[in-house]
Amino acid sequence: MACVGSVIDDMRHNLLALGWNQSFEDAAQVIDSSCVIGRVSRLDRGWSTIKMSASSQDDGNIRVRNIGADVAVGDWVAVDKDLERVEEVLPRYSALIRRASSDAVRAEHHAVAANIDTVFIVHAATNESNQRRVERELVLAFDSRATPVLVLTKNDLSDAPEHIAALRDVARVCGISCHIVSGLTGEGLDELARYGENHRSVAVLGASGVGKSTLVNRLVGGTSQPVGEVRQGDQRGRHTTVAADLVALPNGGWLIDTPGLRALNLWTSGHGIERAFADIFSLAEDCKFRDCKHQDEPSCAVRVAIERQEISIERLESMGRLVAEELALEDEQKVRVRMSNRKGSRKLN
Ligand SMILES: Nc1nc2c(ncn2[C@@H]2O[C@H](COP(=O)(O)OP(=O)(O)OP(=O)(O)O)[C@@H](O)[C@H]2O)c(=O)[nH]1
Ligand SMILES: [Mg+2]
Ligand SMILES: [Zn+2]
Repeated sequence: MACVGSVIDDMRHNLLALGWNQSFEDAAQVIDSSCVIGRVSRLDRGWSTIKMSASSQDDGNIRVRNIGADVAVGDWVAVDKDLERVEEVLPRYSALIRRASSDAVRAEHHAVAANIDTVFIVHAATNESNQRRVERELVLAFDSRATPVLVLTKNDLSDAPEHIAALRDVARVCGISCHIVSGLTGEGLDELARYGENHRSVAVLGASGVGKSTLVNRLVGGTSQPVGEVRQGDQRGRHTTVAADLVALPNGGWLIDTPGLRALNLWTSGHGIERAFADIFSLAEDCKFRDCKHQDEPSCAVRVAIERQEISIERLESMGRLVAEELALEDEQKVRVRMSNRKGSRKLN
């Protein structure tokens, strides 16, 4: 079992194999040395499953309470010496976070995955273009501080070259890689596995039924993740995966399979929108007005590009919706801070 302090040196190879790095090492210096360090592999109703070693399947895992601790799958945590509860969550270097409820006052965030290096944004190569969802996922992925990668799967079924070309374009304009793969035939999966080299971690994000768990099983070489049929009519999935799960790749990397989330609302946005809509932001530099809204202002470079069909009006509108969502969220957060300050000062009086 790994403890901080001197024993951590002996067990460091275990932790390194789980994705441990120098920043965690530094953070762990201030943790009570009787605590045990591990990585959260699964969460259910107040319980965390924690991996203590990469070599074990499930036998090296412990289950502890995480009441009151803000934990996500992929987090590094310190557990008390009796192995009962999460004492502390180590600072994350990245996290995929969405807004979990729309209630303005009690709005909650949900960390889908933490300490990840890459986010696979998975779409079926077969469907009608769902560029709006890709854009939203890209914003979340860029904001996570991990690197997004677009993965178009089910290519064995695909006869939709235009759909693939359109999604490739989305990847190109924001400078990310795009892989065309099949979870059924294994096409393209060697390249995907490389993202796990050097014990790096990858979160797998996408709508229900796109084939995330199928990819994970194939990459991992097993059947640990349940896979569900899609509905005949609209090809939608049945929400087969119900909780995020950290699983080991044969090359030493880590994959976090996630449930297909219906709603992917923004939580806090950094530069995600700018990165996901890099083409529009770059054009906007040539608009006459610095604060151009690209609506009916004169000499708007974005409108010119739309007229020339270089970008679609739908893409601009999609960006507008995300910007509005971000602004509304910022306003809400300001109100929340004011309310909690007021509560704080009332307590003092
Ligand atoms: N032909 C083909 N079928 C696939 C492929 N990948 C997944 N499927 C099928 O698509 C369906 C959904 O696959 P899942 O892997 O369960 O999808 P998921 O994204 O994990 O879905 P949720 O867990 O509900 O979010 C299953 O019937 C799979 O067999 C593929 O590459 N080719
Ligand atoms: Mg699944
Ligand atoms: Zn403009």
